Amino acid sequence: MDDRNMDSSSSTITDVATKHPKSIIHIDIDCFYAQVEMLRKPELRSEPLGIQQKNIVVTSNYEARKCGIKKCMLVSEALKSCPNLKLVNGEDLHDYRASSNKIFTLLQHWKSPVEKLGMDENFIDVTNLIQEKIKSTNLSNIKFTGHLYREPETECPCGCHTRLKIASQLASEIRQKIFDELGFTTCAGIAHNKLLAKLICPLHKPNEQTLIYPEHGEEFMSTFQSVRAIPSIGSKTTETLISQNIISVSDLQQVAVDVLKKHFSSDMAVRLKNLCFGEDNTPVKQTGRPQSIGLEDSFKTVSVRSEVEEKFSALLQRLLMLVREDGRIPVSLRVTLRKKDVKRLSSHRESRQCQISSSIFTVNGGVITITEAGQQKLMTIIMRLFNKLIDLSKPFHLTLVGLAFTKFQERMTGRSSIVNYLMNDLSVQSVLNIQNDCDTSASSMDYSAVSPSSSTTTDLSDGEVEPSPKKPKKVNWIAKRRCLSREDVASPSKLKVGELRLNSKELEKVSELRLNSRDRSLTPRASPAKDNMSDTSDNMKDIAEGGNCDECPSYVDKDVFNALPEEMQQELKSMWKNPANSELPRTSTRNMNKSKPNSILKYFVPQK
Ligand code: TTP
Ligand code: MG
Repeated sequence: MDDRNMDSSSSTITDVATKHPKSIIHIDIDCFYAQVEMLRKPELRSEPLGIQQKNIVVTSNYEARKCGIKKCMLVSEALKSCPNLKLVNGEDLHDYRASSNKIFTLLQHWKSPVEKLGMDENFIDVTNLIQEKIKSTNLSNIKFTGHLYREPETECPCGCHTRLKIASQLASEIRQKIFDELGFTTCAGIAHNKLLAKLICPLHKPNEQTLIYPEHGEEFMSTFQSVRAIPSIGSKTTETLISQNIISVSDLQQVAVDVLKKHFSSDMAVRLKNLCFGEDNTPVKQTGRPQSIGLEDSFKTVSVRSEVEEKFSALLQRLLMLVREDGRIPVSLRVTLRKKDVKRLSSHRESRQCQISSSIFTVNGGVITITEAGQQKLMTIIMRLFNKLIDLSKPFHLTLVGLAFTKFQERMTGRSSIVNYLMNDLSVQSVLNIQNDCDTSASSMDYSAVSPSSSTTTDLSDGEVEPSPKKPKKVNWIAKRRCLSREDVASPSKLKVGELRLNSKELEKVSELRLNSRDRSLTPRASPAKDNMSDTSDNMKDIAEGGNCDECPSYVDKDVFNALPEEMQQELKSMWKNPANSELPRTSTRNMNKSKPNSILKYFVPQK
């Protein structure tokens, strides 16, 4: 063993506070939809296969690519260049999403942050894992696995080469496990940041992997003919850059940051400069549950209200299936339209959203269900939002309609919170920013995949991702709530719940409390029946579902009430009949302690 080498590496490798401290792996599944279909029907493997959505071939297997099939080709063109192309309809994303979730779940095995990007891409930050591996690895003769973008002239003094070589071995291990357990071949990019890991990944494909060292980032970036190749540069930014004659990444490298500052914010100008040199310090953020679940349908043009209604109705059916799979009750709905400006030959998106009553949905045996009437109610809400977006007295031309549930009910857990059982809606997840065609910001890495211009796609902004570990579906709903761990729920302050005074009037208010996603304070709704819609976060209280049990106030969930012990049901009923019985002096804990051992009041004692 070379002592000199050993000394130099050990003094730097273990020090992560270096110039290039991170090791990131980007994994992309080869011809993803096609592989799902080929795994389902192995006989398709030997044939050129295209996946069709509407009149477009969104992807194809590598057999078909050999015949010149490209992504997003028109079916007619594809058949011209490959007459024996086998086409499979890929408009139902269910199986693709299921496979995507399996891959994401498998990647958790390495206990490192995994960020899901669209359906078939994931980043894994293996920095810490490598630090661990280094302790038990002989570093003197460490080799990379797969392809190397360029041989280094010298070793980077920070020790990143060794770390990245280990990362490449790890990438190979990860890819092998995906193949062994799920049957998918993949490509990987290995680099010290997300930007380079993603961009280097497709250099060798399919079923290959490529490593790039930091010092080659600048030169590698200069090979991109369009600035649009940089993941966080959207169409609007590209347009602005092109207007300044900055077309290639190399052009961007050469332009002075001060010039960029004339057209972009200072932060953005600096970020653009960093990106074009292959510099990116955005972290790999562990993907959680999707913040929104949405579907979109695009088409040439629709100009009649009844057609729009049909489109929404079809989307809603499919969206409800996704909600069922997800297992959370939606409490906010967003409608998106893409309007074509016939005069300007351009189009733009507009969205409106509103709250919906969680009582539209019911939970039976842990499974979310919705009645015909509930669906009708949703359609009414959707068309009301549509009417707000479109002036029906004038002609309109739409090229896309979208629906998304953007907030979900999360329930408090724990035996000590009887309020759980009574409130329909204690806390909600934050609203996701509406995805827009016009991306003007490069301040955060947007690695979203592009969707074809004419197909049904899921909302990508996490929404489509659905990486959430699925809850068991056939468990009793209440039991399920109790089983949820603390981390599973975004619970509001228990103290706040505890502070609630238990009398029927107050409880009536509690039922209308909604945890605002921004300030997370419990604030009463102004007017339950008010239709108060706005562009971004509107309140639209749907018709309250009434009378779950004879004596229950309307806000009480029938299933929940019925599942309570008889004793508690009686206590609640008597309390609703005579609120005075249940007055709880706020200041006197002595009085609380004096309450009957089984008194429901104990559930409202402030938590310490
Ligand atoms: P990609 O990763 O871009 O493509 P791919 O996995 O099919 O092929 P590659 O081997 O080059 O990685 O996209 C992932 C899936 O997303 C793809 O299988 C089909 C779908 N998709 C669309 O629905 N619309 C699109 O416009 C594109 C590009 C992909
Ligand atoms: Mg892919």
